[in-house]
Amino acid sequence: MRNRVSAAKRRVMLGVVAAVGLLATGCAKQTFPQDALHPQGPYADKIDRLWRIVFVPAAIMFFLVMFLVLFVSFRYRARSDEDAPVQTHGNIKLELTWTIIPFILLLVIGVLTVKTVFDINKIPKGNVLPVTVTGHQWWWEYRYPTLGITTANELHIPTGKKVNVTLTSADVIHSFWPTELAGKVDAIPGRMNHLTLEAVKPGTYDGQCAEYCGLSHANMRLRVVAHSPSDFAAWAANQQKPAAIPTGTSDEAVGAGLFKSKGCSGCHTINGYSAGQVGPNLTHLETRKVFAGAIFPLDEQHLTRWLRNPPAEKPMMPQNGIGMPNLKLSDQEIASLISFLQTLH
Ligand code: HEC
Ligand SMILES: [Cu+2]
Repeated sequence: MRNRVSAAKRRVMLGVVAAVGLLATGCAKQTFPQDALHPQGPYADKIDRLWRIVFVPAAIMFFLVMFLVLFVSFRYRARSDEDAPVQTHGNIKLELTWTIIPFILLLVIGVLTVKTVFDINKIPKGNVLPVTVTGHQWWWEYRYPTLGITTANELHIPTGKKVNVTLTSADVIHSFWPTELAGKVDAIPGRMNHLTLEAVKPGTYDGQCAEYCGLSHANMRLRVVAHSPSDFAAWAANQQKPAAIPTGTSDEAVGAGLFKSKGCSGCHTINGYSAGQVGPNLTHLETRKVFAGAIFPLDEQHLTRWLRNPPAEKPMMPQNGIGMPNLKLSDQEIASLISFLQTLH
């Protein structure tokens, strides 16, 4: 008997701990970089507003139904075999009530949802910035057709301007989700999907591929960097310049030579120097703060480790032609390559 009581107590304690744990997640401060409940632009706002409106009746209904289920099961439970309830058939008033109230609720939610869906999917016209986003296993490519810029992993945009994103994929289905700026939209090979995003304040907004896409799906993050319009213009002007390739006998020049002789140039484009199409465009690599699907800070230490053995830093499948292979470079070669990469501003 004593044992059974303590087992029941333990179960209650477990329940209490689990409930407190769940409640404690509600105390989260707004310091998480990928908080979808912390909209930072008009498109994310529209989704957030709809969510808040739907959440209130949904929560009320949840607690009402749960309360009624528990109340009825305890209050009217069978106490003995003869204890049968009064048998009735039909109740016009009740049946009308539980048909009309949900009908009205669903109608309101439906109208607001459809309106929001149409609203955020409308292709913006006028003064917009078009960008084509291509998902790759496991990084993002960004092309600005009107500016002639190709870059990777960091999407730079001006504040206060609608960005008309065309989404597609080079391999499998990915999903582009800049959590604080827009909803998620699938990037599907052979299809062009649409997403509009806009940031109000300059800043860095992190996101994530939200569709399982293989081995390094969890390492396929993304970053949107919003600039004031004048900073964006300066960024774009710099991106449009071809790379200045070092010559002579300097370490940088040796690295530039290795970039071709070691085969980097077969996979990576450096405008004015190489035209590989497999990996990210490296023309202005040093203007990025993160690399490899926005998971590593772009500094000498991380680049060194990357060049020493990429699949050890980020799980990839170079044997199947996906990702960057280990090119078995010597420490000296890595150092020269990095001094070259560091000239790519
Ligand atoms: C077989 C193709 C291939 C070769 C050869 C190759 N790379 Fe890569 N590289 C890739 C791919 C693919 C990625 C993206 C991997 C990811 O993030 O998932 C990448 C990523 C990178 C990145 C990070 C770029 C960013 O913005 O994320 C750098 C830097 C880089 N490679 C440098 C080099 C150098 C230097 C060489 C030559 C020593 C080289 N690569 C050879 C395919 C290649
Ligand atoms: Cu993914």
